[in-house]
Amino acid sequence: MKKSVFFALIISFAILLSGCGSYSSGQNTDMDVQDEDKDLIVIGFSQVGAESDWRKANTESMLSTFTREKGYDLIYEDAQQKQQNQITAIRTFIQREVDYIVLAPVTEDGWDTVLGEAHDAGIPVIIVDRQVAVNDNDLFTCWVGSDFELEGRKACEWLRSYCDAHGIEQNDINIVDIQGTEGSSAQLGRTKGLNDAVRSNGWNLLDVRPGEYTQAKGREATAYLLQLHPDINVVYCENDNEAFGAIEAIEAAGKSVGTNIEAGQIMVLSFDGVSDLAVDYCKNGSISCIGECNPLHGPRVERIIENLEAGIVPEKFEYVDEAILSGDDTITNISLDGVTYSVELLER
Ligand code: GYE
Repeated sequence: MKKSVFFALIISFAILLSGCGSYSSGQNTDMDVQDEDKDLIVIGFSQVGAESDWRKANTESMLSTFTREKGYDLIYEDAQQKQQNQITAIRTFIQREVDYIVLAPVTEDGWDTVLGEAHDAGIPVIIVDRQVAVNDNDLFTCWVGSDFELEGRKACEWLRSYCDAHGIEQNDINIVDIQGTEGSSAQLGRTKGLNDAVRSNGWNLLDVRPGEYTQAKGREATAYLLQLHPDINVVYCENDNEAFGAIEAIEAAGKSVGTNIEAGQIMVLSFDGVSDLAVDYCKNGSISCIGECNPLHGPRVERIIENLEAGIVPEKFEYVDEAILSGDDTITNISLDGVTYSVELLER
């Protein structure tokens, strides 16, 4: 075969692999290495997709943790936001008799059957990030991730406190919610946090639109809402990528973003705080407050697997501690249910 054709084939194969979002840290053709492979712990990881900076950081954390050098063969499958792809991936993992299945589920519902199959096959399933709502929690070994409702409540409490401190009437708050992937724990929790705060503070929730955790949808949804409701003064984005899109839409509509809503600015609130851009926007006030969401679950899942290997039963639900970030120093801490959280000031 001509060299150029050969390389073209290799490149197309690599593109094909990345397109399918499939990857294995233990792929080998060499016989000796295959012998070595027998000692590797085989993990099938079904990831939601690559919709946001948070998700990319989460994937990177998993891939860099579960390496061959550390004794793992990680089979990574990107489901491209489709639950059916995740179900297929899990069935493939079961057929391949992996040692562990790690699932970052796109939505909470719809897992009973396939997790029942993994359970019957005796393969431990570790749920990471979002949760699953199954009839029997014995269908999975444990879960590790964030308290999304608390993240939402914290961001709203920051807004309430900010308004109080600046003499802004709570019932002058005209807020819209750009939601994340419908039915995902992150969406359900952050939306609930907002809805409860709307009720207890007397804010006006003008509208709700899906943003699917992407910049493009965040921009589209915000542009649409600004036309419909010219009096919006707060946009609650359920992640930073949506916020990037919202900021573009606000500026394209000839308005400016910032905390000074009395002067006509539109305040943007969001979640994650993972990318440099989000941190910069928070520092310069384009995003007023970010509820941090930590994506670095690789080492956490590794610790769980190490424990399981040693016969130690992990905690069923493990919540990660998270901060609240702002570039504005008005509010230094907030209190919820008698617990005080300090606001991390991002200095310019
Ligand atoms: O906030 C968002 C992502 O489930 C915590 O999903 C995750 C969320 C995260 O795409 O950016």
